Amino acid sequence: MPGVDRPILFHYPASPWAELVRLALGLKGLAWGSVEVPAVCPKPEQEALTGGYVRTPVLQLGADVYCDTLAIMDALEARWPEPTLYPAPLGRGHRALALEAGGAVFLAAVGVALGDMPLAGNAAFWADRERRFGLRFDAFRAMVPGLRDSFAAHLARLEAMLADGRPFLGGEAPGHGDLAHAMLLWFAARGGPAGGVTPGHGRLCGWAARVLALGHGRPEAMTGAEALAVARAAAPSVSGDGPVVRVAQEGSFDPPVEGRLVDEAADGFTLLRDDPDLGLVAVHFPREGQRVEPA
Ligand SMILES: N[C@@H](CCC(=O)N[C@@H](CS)C(=O)NCC(=O)O)C(=O)O
Repeated sequence: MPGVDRPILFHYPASPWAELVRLALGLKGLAWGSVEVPAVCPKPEQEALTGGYVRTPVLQLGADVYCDTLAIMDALEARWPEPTLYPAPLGRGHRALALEAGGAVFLAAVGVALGDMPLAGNAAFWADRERRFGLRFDAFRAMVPGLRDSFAAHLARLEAMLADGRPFLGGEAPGHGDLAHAMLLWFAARGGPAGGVTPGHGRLCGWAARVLALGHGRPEAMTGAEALAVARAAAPSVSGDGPVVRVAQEGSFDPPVEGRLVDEAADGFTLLRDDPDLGLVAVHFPREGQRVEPA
C-alpha cells in the first residue's frame, strides 16, 4: 500500500493544479496512490486528513500532508531529488514562473476553459465556486471575452520565450515552471480543441507536447479510507510544540485549518494536528497565498 515510500495524491482528473502535480510525478517517474475526490465540497476523507483544507490537489506521505502545489513540489523534490524539478540555469527561479501561472493568467485560462460552460447541468459546480471563491456565474460570463484576450497575450509571451529554439522555458530540461504553464494550456484546451493556440504559435505547440509527454508516472487507484489508514499507521516527520494558529487561503472562504505551528522556514511552515481519529498529522503549507492567524 502506498505510504511514506509512495506518495498519495488527492485529486480529480479535470483539475489543472492536479495536472501540474501529475506531470511532476511523471517527470520523476514515480508510482503513486491515486485518491479521486469530487470537484466540489464536501470531500470528507480529504477534510479528515488535512483538518479542513479542501482545495485540490493535496499530497500525502504517511502522516505528512502537503497543501498547495508549492508545498507539494518541495516535498517531492526533497524526497526524490532526481530528476530535479529545478534544473539549471533557472534552478529555484522556476518557482517565479510557476507563481506567474498562478496569478492573473490562471483566471484567463479559466475563462478559456470554462467560458462556454452553461449554468444548466452545472448548478452544483457554479454554486460551490460562488460560495467558496465569490465567482458568480453571470459576472464570470461577462469577463470571458477579456479573459480570452488576456490568455492570447500570455500565449504570445510564451512563444517569445521559446523563440531562440530552447526546448523548455528555462533551457534544456523541463522544470516546475514548464509544468505550471503547460498545465494552463492543458486546461484551456477543455474550452475548445486548441485552447487558444493558433498555427502562429509554432514553438508553443512543440513545447507543450514535450511537457505533456512527461506523463503521469504510475498511478494506482486507492480509496480515501485506505489513505486515512496510512496516516493512522505512520508518524509525522516533525514534532515539537508551538502556538495554536489558524491557516486560511487568500481569495477563498474555505474554513481554516487549526494546529500548532511547529516548524517555520523561508518557503513554508508546518502545523501539527493531534487528530482524535488519525493521531498526529503534520500539515505543510507554502508561504505564498496563506493567511496565518492566532487561534
Ligand atoms: N494555489 C493552489 C491552487 C489550487 C486550486 O485553486 N485548485 C482548484 C482546482 S484546480 C480548486 O481547489 N478548486 C476547488 C476545488 O477543487 O474544490 C495550488 O497551487 O495548489
